[in-house]
Amino acid sequence: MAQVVAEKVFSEQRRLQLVQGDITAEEVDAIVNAANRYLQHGGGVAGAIVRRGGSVIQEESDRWVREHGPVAHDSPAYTTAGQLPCRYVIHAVGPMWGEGDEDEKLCAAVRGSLRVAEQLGCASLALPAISTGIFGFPKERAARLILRTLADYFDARPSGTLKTVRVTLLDPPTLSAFQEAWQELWGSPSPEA
Ligand code: AR6
Repeated sequence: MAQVVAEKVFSEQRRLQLVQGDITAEEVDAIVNAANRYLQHGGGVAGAIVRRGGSVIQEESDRWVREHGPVAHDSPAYTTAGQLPCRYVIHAVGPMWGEGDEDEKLCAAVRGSLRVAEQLGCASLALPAISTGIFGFPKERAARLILRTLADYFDARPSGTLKTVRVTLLDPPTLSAFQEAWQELWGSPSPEA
């Protein structure tokens, strides 16, 4: 069961939420997958998305790569969502830790996901902690970059379609890293704050 552990309200009642839960269960317009550039959804959150959503997600991903080539950090792909409760899966490619320019590539993946969600007309979006699992990006550093990028987006785009963006985190170490980053940026992580 997903639980909102922190919330910040921006202008026009747009909300950024920190959520503990499984992103494959999120009832939002779109979820973001932490993908690789060939959209071969093996392990991590990608594997969970295909297991729960069904093979149509991998099939559409394969077609995307055949038609568009490997996916760049700043230009996520998207597919339908099969059996998942959301409508779309946006496949964002974060950096592998150690490959160079990791911070910029992670921010580009987040900004690209927001842009694609807007293009699809989404009002709600859930993202995982891109790159912080198999790709090895340090969790605290990723948390600061992801939250800041989302806040910058809400500050800069008061007229977009997105009303709610959730950062949905499954495991306790990742959740604590994001709670710490949240505290650094905005103080108390309590939803009542
Ligand atoms: N809900 C929310 N978060 C999750 C879930 C879930 N169901 N499952 C895992 N996480 P990762 P990456 C968290 O490894 O580092 C795949 O093989 C996990 O705890 O999924 O970007 C792709 O195909 C971690 O905090 O993505 C790529 O080859 C976060 O999701 C590669 O892994 C991201 O971990 C991408 O690696």
